[in-house]
Amino acid sequence: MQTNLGKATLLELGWLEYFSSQLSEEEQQSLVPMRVVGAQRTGLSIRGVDGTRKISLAGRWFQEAIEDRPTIGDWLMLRDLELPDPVVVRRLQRKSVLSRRSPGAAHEMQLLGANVDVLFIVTSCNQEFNARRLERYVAFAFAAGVQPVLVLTKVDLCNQLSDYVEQAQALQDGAVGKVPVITVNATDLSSAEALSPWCNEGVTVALMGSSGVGKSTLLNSLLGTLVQATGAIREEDGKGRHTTTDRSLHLLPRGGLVLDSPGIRELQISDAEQGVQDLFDDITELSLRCRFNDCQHRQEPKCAVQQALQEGRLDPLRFASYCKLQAGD
Ligand SMILES: Nc1nc2c(ncn2[C@@H]2O[C@H](COP(=O)(O)OP(=O)(O)OP(=O)(O)O)[C@@H](O)[C@H]2O)c(=O)[nH]1
Ligand SMILES: [Mg+2]
Ligand SMILES: [Zn+2]
Repeated sequence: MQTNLGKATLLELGWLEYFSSQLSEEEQQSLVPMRVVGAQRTGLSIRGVDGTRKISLAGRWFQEAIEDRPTIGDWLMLRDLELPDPVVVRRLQRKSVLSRRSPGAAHEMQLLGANVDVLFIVTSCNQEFNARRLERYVAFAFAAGVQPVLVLTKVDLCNQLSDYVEQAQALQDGAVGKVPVITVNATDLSSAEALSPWCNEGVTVALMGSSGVGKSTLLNSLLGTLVQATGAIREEDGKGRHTTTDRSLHLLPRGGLVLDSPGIRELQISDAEQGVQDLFDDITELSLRCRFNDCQHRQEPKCAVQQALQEGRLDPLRFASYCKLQAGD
């Protein structure tokens, strides 16, 4: 589904010097850049300055590793646009990529989005909220070099808002700088305005989180039109029904692009390992001063982390979170 079939400039679609610098002069003359704005099993929707069209990918792309195939948010260089299936000559190198190991037995790579600048980690102020999971998402964003923003929805249905906000804010006590925490009623257009500081021309924001937290609802509010279908959550356990099934990238009328995705059931810890290092860089830094390189910071002698705990320089709760994340539970 596409919100706006009209024209847009390359800059509005997220084009950067970073992409044009990958092209030879000849390529700049002969090829046309288009961005992947929809990914379905049968093909891709791509958008360029003249609008959006669907293409199916030539077989050769399927010989490539999954992570090298075009995914939502990618920039492609095409020729023969007059043909029903124009040729995708190149996929440009990505500025960032969100990917994970799929939770199934195969554990194959799954791409969640390319060239994303900001990750809206969406969670609801109800039984869905889970601070450990949010921590993992924050680490995941840092690992991908994407700026995380915590978006707490359903504030209109919640009467202990401060509990949730405090827990979300506690995640940002690391030395990595602040992770903004925004509270919204996603169904309310003026409330969704709180997200506008991140929705600037050419900036790509991805919405991620469990099913039913209001990702598509937020997108609709930002667009000002009901483009994406949304679905009520189940009465019994508050879980969503996986209403959104495809990834889609939408250009906002005010500028900025938003990527809506199906709800994520679980995020594997391996996706977030480097991010954990960033999120807990105070602990990582301390551990450089442990006597043993592989110190687990439990009972080893000359452990700088244990010493910091004893001297009150490190919050025990923070250390407990770190241990939990390391253990991957
Ligand atoms: N009252 C209220 N309802 C909300 C809010 N956000 C979402 N909802 C409702 O929650 C339900 C689920 O919203 P969706 O936008 O479909 O959730 P989603 O995250 O896109 O879910 P999936 O597509 O399944 O991943 C819908 O009935 C929304 O109307 C909110 O802030 N306040
Ligand atoms: Mg949805
Ligand atoms: Zn140690």
